[in-house]
Amino acid sequence: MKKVLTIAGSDSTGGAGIQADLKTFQEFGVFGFSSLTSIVTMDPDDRWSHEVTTLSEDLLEKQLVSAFAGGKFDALKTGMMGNERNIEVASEAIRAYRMKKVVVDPVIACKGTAQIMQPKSVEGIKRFLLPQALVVTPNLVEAGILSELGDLKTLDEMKEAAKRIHFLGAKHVVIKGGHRFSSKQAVDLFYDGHHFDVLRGELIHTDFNHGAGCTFAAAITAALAKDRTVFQAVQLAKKFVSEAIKQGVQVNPYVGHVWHGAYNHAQNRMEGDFLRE
Ligand code: PXL
Repeated sequence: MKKVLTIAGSDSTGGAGIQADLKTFQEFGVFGFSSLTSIVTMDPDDRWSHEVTTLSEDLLEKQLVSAFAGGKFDALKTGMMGNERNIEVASEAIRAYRMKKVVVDPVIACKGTAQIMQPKSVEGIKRFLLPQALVVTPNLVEAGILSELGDLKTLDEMKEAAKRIHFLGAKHVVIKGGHRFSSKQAVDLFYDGHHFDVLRGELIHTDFNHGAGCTFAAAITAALAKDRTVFQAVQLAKKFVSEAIKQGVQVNPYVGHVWHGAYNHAQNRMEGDFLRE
């Protein structure tokens, strides 16, 4: 059994964060571990505004000690980190256990919220996590911030951003252009330091896609744990998340989530057993 770890925040509504990661790991048939950095809560009485409560670095460290008690993981991902101290603690564990298959989802801004992390966390991601990343998966906004290029409006600007992020140490860069880049296709850019691949996918018109970014990075992590190449892992993750977006579900009046089980029709699991009862 392959073992994978997510170091990320909690989304109480079950769409993004550690919940998305663990659900996705299960779908890929890998054994998921988690270490929480922060807890995100949303206020239904205040336009679903997000609040991030960051956990102490001591608590993160203790969780990492627990998680790593059985030795290293086949792959690991980082998501929302909360602050720079948590980033350093995570980075230290990655170094100490010589983790190579590391996927960094540089969660800087969440959809529907203002900038959720401090600029200091951006520096932490650049300094500590990007040099350890086998793959980094920024969206367009995050790629603009990490590359210091600001608004990315053309494919050439995306390519320049990917080069700069690669220069910061990430071995493979996947910039998720998604719907923000083209109104006709979902356009992502893959860069391995030598070649660019433009990954074009069907554009899915939906508002129920909360958790798509976390699910995508978790899927890459699980596929890497199962010894797929980085490019294979990215391609499979794209198929997996696009099914999850297509079958998105509205969970309350404010938000709709990707359905992490869509690719495997997980909603039908156990049905046969119920009939046999
Ligand atoms: O989608 C970014 C994200 C990541 N992690 C957690 C979140 C969110 C967005 O809400 O809550 C825990």
